[in-house]
Formats: sequence, structure tokens, C-alpha cells
Amino acid sequence: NCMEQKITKIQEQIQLELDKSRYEHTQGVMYTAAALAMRYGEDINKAMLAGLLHDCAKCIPAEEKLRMCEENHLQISDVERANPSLLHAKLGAFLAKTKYKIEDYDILKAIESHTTGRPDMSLLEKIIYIADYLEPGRTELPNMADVRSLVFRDIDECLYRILKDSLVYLETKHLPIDIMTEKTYLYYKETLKKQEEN
Ligand code: DGI
Ligand code: FE
Ligand code: FE
Repeated sequence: NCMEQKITKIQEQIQLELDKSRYEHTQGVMYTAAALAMRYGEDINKAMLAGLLHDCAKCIPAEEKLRMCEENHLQISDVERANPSLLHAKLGAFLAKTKYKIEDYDILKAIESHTTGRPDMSLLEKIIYIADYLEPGRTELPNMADVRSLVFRDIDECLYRILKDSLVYLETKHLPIDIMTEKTYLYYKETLKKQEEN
């Protein structure tokens, strides 16, 4: 069908934009997102398209990322200016819309929020955020086996676990924390606490 043709075409385009290891990671995220869509009842093709495109701006050089964001009036925060790599998420969503002609708001949002997350994410956003972290090709991170099995039992617990581990990682590396990374963590910490109380 039309969605599948679109996926095949974009796979060819995206392969030219990414280096080999990033393309392999993208394939991993695409199929992991499809598996999670099956488990949680999300649209499989939407999950695959979002996974395929999530890092489409990743291999653009930092200076070029900044220039492209400025040119297209995408907001750049202080943390982003200091770490232009963070911009690949919102620039990726912009390119998905303009270059790859994705109109689905859900898919665009999932690309935009895949690095820092955001409070109250949609199911598709959670799927992409999580698939990005635990796809099979991802270098082993601490607690990876636990996190990988947890995602099939409780997606929100898994999300929280990843948010927590990521913050610890950023803190040990003394990297500046994006406000949204912090906000997302606190939001899901509260949400899970409330769920336990009920
Ligand atoms: O693009 P990927 O490598 O597949 O994964 P990603 O989009 O989640 O980006 C991961 C990188 O983003 C990782 O090196 C940590 C960094 N990151 C995520 N949140 C923050 C952050 N870096 C800083 N400085 N601050 C953050 O809040
Ligand atoms: Fe990314
Ligand atoms: Fe990624």
C-alpha cells in the first residue's frame, strides 16, 4: 500500500543522508518501534516511519544545524547552542515535514521529542523515545537487559527507568541538562507515584 511504498522510498533517501552506523541504528529503531507498536496497539507503519526518520538530521555538521535552525526560525535554547547535537531532534522534525513530506502530526512530534522526551507524551512518542534507547544495535548501557524486558511489561515504568538512567549518565559526564530532559523526568516520576497511590 501507499504507506509501505513511502517507507521504502524514504529508506533509500535516508541511507544517503546518514553514515553506515547511523543508518543501521535507524533500522534498529524502526523495527523495534514496529514491535512495540504491535505490543501496545499503535499503528505499525506510523511507528516505522517515525523510527526511520527520527535521526534524519543527525549527520548534519553542528554549524550547519545551527544555521538551518536560524534560517527556518526554529528556537535555539542556550543548552542547544552549547550542544548543537541536541538540535537534530527539532531539525529532524522540520526536515521530515519539508523534505520527506510527512504530514502526520503524531510522527513529527515523535521525532521532535525523541532526545529529551517531554511531559505527557503520546504512545507513539514513548515508543520512539524508548526504541531509540534499547534497539538491538545500541551499545550496551547499564541495566540494558532489565530495561529491554521491562518495556514489554510496562511501558511507563520503562520510560521512567530510561529517563532516570539518562539523567545519571549526563550528571556523571558533567553534561549540561536540557530543561526538557529534567521536566520530563519529574513529570513521569510524579505520574508513577500517583498511579501507585491509586
Ligand atoms: O541520536 P541518538 O544518539 O540515537 O540518541 P538521542 O537523540 O537520544 O541523543 C542522545 C544524546 O543526547 C546523548 O549523547 C545524550 C544527549 N542528551 C540527551 N538529553 C540531554 C543530552 N545532552 C545534554 N547535554 N543534555 C540533555 O539534557
Ligand atoms: Fe537522536
Ligand atoms: Fe537515534
